[in-house]
Amino acid sequence: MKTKLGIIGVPMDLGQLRRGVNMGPSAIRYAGVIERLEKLGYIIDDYGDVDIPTPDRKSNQMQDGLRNLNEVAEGNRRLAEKVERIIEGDAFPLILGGDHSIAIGSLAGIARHYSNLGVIWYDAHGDLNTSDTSPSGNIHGMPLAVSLGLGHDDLTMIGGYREKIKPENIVIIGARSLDSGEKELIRERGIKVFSMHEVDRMGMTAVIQETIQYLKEKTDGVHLSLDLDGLDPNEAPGVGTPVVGGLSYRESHLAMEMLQEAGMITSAEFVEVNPILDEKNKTATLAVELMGSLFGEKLK
Ligand code: B3U
Ligand code: MN
Ligand code: MN
Repeated sequence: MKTKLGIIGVPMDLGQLRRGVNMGPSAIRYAGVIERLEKLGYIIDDYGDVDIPTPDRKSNQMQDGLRNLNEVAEGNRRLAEKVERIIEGDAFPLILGGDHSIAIGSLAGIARHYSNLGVIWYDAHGDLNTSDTSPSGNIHGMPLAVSLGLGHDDLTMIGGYREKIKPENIVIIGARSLDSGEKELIRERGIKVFSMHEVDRMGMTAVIQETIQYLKEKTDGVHLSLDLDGLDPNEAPGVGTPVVGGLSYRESHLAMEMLQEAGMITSAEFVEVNPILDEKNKTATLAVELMGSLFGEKLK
């Protein structure tokens, strides 16, 4: 892992309907992310927060079946540019959300620097909807589809190229709420999914071992996109769309530690922390603890 980390906050809440997730970056900073990672010996460059446009007409407006399309697209364009600057400065991009729609900009900025970027999507959801399959029109349920090149051009063409990732380079972990269109896409494209069923049957150790094996040979970098709602709502109450029966605190730390040992993660984002829905900053604190494990706390 690189010794220089470029941290960037993305106060985005326009990809869904629960206000407050725009305060996620502040809550994660308040929980001590910079101090914690500095203690591990990393040099931190804090890029501050991306400026997210405010919808100027009636808020939450649908555009082509997509809620707040223009603002989400513009915010992600700005994020992609900043992420590129972090990578060009030879630092590891660590992105703090914000709702999961920000993965569109993260991946747009990151993927051009790799010929075969892998993605680990740690989430209760697949985030594989398009406006045709989405039950909500919420763009935070679409970033993985967008990054495959599916959906509205204003989203898929951010960064100036369409396909950021290949379906065979994706691993979804923790899924337990998939819409029918998403299941179809997973089948059609052969996307690797370790749902809660597999986690329960195999155990997290085997899930991560298989994930590493699956991605190691064919990728030249791996982005970890961790949605806090992948964890059980008892551990992570401060999220907009909690789903019962999630990954445990211990499973999640184990996953982060094994990924650290494998040395394969080249960028990461932690998203969907909503301090308004949280209990005493528990979810933001959890996010920072998981970052501690991902960045090698066990060893230092
Ligand atoms: N799949 C549903 C719900 C959802 C997706 N991501 C979150 N919730 N966080 C949708 O609206 O696309
Ligand atoms: Mn998500
Ligand atoms: Mn989710």
